[in-house]
Amino acid sequence: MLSGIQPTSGSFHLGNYLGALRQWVAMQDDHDAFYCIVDLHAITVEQDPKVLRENTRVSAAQLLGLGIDPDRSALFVQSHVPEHAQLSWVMECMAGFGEAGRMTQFKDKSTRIGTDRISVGLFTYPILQVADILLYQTDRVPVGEDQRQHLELTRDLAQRFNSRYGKTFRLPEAFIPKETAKIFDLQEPTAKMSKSVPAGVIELLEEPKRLAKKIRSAVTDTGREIVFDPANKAGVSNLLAIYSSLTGRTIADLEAAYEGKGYGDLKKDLGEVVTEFVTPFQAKVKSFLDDPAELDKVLHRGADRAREVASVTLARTYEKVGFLRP
Ligand code: AQP
Repeated sequence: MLSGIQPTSGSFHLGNYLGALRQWVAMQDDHDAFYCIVDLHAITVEQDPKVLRENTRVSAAQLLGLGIDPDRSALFVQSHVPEHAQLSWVMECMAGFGEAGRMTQFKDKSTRIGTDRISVGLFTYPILQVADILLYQTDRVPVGEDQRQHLELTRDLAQRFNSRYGKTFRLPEAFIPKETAKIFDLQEPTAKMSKSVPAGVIELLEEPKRLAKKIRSAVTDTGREIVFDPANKAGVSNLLAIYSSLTGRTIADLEAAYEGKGYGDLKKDLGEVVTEFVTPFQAKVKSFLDDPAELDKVLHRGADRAREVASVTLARTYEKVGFLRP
């Protein structure tokens, strides 16, 4: 199993956690897991080197704080494993230009950033992701719904390569949790929660009081009933989904518990649930960040383990395409 996350913001958000990271933690028990902080992906948009370095360590500390165990999983930084960029080039040569242009995440982001400021790297981003996955002969990729199309591209390119050069890559499957595949923005509950829209995002490292305030001012509808109805009550349904997944209580149980109560009650209680979740997490992150040398050691160990597998796949791929042995 492999999955990755960008170190582009100082804090992961609840969408990252419920859509993907929670599965990372759970799946390391019975999978051979590779978890990658994808710093190569992070430079597809403008960034500050000092901030990137800092955020990469903060990302590692957060993953450890959430429960990734470096003794069971390979936790590493993408740029420490050069095979990612090397395989990416080969896969770029397998991908059609039109095919890459159909990626909706690229279309959304390029519209947001503006066509004159987007990089070629942002366009080829999904193909680097293809390489990330194929290098580890991955069966399963735990991700949120927004990554489904990139996973389909991965399967298509792997299949194309295998049929042109002979079986080389395993075909991976997306592992997308049903209830939390897409967590929505608190201010705009029909759009996915994303770090690009700070007003409606629950950042795991944000001060709990501010988080509770954000939840209190989440957009809801003018009705009163607390029921799960995403088509007509997007805001309330999103709050219920978050509440349910953080506490393990079913949606039906929550609907029954809040019958006759108001949106304010739900928001206040959810604020407490989120506070209970982030407070111990933030303390753990702080303790990991207090020892950057140890953090770096963990990441270097993870990269060594990742390279053992990645180098074998890359060598086989180079051989298949006809490169001479170095
Ligand atoms: N809102 C979400 N609901 C469920 N899952 C989500 N993921 C992201 N947003 C949601 C999942 O988190 C993992 C890491 O994604 P990423 O590396 O793209 O992280 P990000 O860039 O921080 O995500 P954003 O906030 O969505 O960034 P932008 O706005 O740049 O696209 C992935 O598995 C993803 O599915």
